[in-house]
Amino acid sequence: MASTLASGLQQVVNMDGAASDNPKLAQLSQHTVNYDASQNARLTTDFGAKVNNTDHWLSVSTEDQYGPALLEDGHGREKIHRFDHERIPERVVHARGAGAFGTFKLYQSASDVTNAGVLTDTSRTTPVFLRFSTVLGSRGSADTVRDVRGFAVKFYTEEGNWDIVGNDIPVFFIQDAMKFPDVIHSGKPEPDTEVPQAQTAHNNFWDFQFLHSEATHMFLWAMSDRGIPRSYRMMQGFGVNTYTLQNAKGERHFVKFHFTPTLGVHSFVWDEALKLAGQDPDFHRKDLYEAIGNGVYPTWKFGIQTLKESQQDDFEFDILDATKVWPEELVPVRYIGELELNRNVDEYFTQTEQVAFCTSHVVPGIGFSDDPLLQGRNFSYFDTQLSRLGINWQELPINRPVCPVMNQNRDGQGRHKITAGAINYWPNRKEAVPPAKPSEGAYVDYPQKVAGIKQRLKSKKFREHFNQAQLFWNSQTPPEKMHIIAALGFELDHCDDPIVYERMVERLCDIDIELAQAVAEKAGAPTPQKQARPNHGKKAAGLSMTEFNAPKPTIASRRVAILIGDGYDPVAFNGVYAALKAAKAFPFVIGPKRQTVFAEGESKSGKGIQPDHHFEGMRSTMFDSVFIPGGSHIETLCKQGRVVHWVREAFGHLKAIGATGEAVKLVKIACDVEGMQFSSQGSHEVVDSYGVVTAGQAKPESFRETLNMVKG
Ligand code: HDE
Repeated sequence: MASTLASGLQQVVNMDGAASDNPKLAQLSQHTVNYDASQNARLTTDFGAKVNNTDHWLSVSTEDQYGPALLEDGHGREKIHRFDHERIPERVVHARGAGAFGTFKLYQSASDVTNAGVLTDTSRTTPVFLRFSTVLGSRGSADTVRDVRGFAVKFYTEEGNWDIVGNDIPVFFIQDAMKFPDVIHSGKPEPDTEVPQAQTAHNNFWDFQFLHSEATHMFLWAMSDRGIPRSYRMMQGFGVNTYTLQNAKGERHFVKFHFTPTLGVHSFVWDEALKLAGQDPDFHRKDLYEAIGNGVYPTWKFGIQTLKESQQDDFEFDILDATKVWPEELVPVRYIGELELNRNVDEYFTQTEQVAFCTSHVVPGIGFSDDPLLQGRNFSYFDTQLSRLGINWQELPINRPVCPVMNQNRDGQGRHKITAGAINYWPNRKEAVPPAKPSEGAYVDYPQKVAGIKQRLKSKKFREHFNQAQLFWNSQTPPEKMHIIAALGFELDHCDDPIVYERMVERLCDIDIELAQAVAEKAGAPTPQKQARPNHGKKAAGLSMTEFNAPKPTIASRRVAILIGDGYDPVAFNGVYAALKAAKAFPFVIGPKRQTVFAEGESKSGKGIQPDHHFEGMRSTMFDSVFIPGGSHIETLCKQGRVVHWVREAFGHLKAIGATGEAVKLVKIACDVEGMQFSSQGSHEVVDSYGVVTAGQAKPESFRETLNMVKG
């Protein structure tokens, strides 16, 4: 049976129809070529001459003897030269990523706070490109490592490109951009050995975390389940920094940007993430391509938290400090739009790799605050694009705005555009390309009054580092707290310098004594006896992941494995398979081999089913849930260690498991937990225990009913 998708990569679907009503896609299509055999295209050199042999270097040879290769072979040289220079420097952080195109629609105008067209005109559809990433790993590292995730959105607005270069965690490790090289160096592989890859579990990282107490709030987030998201599609996105908005009256507001996934916020369990890093290092990439390729488009609600200028000093924290959230009780999130991803990239390098974000890219109506992290970022992103892509990086197709770009910037390496005419300066006698007036939509800087003393100093409120770390800890549910303890236990277990793990346990006493004691045990540090500072006991909304469950849970785009062997019950199989497809889930048939498997009663000359994968090839980690139909195949499956492990592992990773008829036996063997109940009732009266749903006595009629219902 052909599955929804054998591998995410095969399903990169290009919906060119979509290009016509999306100005960015229409623009890109002018630069896109597709070497299709049907076009009768022939191989050429880069200067256009047709090539007749691309496999043998030009040499002085005979049929009997191969002789010297000739430097004269221009095509050979060109092919190798081009290959030698294929790589560009990878991003110094966020090197590993995946991207997709989409659209942003505003459903409520924010004209009270901004005059930005993208945030006030509800009739617009703004094209976007979103690049997700991990932070620390190199370009070839695994997707599922514990890390912060990047969430960088480029809005191709009618007034120019607007970039929100955000993360899946709303706060950051440092308050001042000056410290960015330090925090990143400490997290990257250690310089002497280049170990470990894409991990914070090492001495240097935790050494820095202790010595740098403003990181305390953020490291708790990174050690929570937010650090191991199930999917890019199931993460929040945050602008993190404090930006500003300016309205038509010229008033300024402070703002934080939020993206909340409609699929809910979900994570792996740690063991699953660890295994997936080896079993399928591209898991998140494929997951994104698979969902979009199959038309189940991920969406996010877009929200803003805003404050008037006069409210700047109303809080116990500084609203410009990126290590602090604005608690939602104090500053509610107002959801005003929706972002949808609906098209996969055509080519990774020219789109996902060459896309270049800059926090300094803002459009009229949107501006910066004095947030010291943001000010530094505004310098850094442009600078890094110069070393990655060269000075003309904004001309690369993926980076071009959809509105006109007109100025007197010229030349430089890799210039694409040809600008005709004699004028390349302003002012000029022809008055070519004059600056725009505000009434023509010019960006007008906010006339902010500033006074102060020039010095290297942060104001007082920036010096408080633990209140919100406690707030975050207190707001977690008991399982979330358990996971944070386990994560810190794992990380510090990988630190072998006692000063590092012992001091980190001391640091945890600034948050909560129970947390510190539990981690001390795992880290091998002396058990602390007292809290370093009292836990204020406060909680806040929006910090526990559990608050972000999808309003309507859905199975759409979830990967469901159906386990079968020779002798499976075809009625149950077909009923469940069809129901899953109808609900837009992605069912995959997993068998002992990828050769034909026969149903109970089916003759070996029958059609059978070719499973999508076999038990060794695709492990339980790659699926969200498992269904096992009854049938005589169960006798054989129960005897196979790999199959029993498959089901047991899925159970251990808290996946929903369903079984009918004889398959209940396999589930009993695999998930042998005291107190678990297995139903022997009919399929409509199932008992659900530990996420396992069994219907031992399920009758074929009930599946036929399901099948008929699905067929409509
Ligand atoms: Fe970045 N960051 N960053 N960062 N960052 C980069 O820019 C930097 C920070 C974020 O998918 C670099 O194009 C400084 C916070 C994302 O292409 C670089 C500071 C947040 C991406 C850079 C920060 C981010 C980057 C490397 C401290 C969350 C990937 C390649 C002040 C709000 C964008 C590049 C993509 C990438 C600098 C802190 C998010 C070097 C100096 C806070 C999502 O310019």
